[in-house]
Amino acid sequence: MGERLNDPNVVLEEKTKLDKPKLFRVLLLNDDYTTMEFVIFVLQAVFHKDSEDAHTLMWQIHQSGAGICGVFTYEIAEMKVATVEEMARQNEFPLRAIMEEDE
Ligand code: TYC
Repeated sequence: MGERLNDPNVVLEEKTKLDKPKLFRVLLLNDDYTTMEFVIFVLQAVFHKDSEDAHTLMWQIHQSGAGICGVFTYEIAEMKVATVEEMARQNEFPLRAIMEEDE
């Protein structure tokens, strides 16, 4: 036990594990009603994409069904999802955002 406690490698390994926060991907889901323009607006306003990245990602979501908009800590990811859904609600679009653990 004394040896384990004095072994700097053991302490380092345990500290590394404790310090690593879980990260969460936020994805937008495709639907048939939200306009492409609104999705591009959301990608720029909420996820800070430039115009070109926002267009590319919107098309990828449109074609594949979903796309990763960013990776965040739990609280920030939750806030992004809530912000997207509130903007969608205010504009009467069914746009959905989800979060999933980034492993
Ligand atoms: N499929 C929508 C359309 O054709 C566009 C769209 C793209 C909607 C991405 C949602 O997350 C989305 N108007």
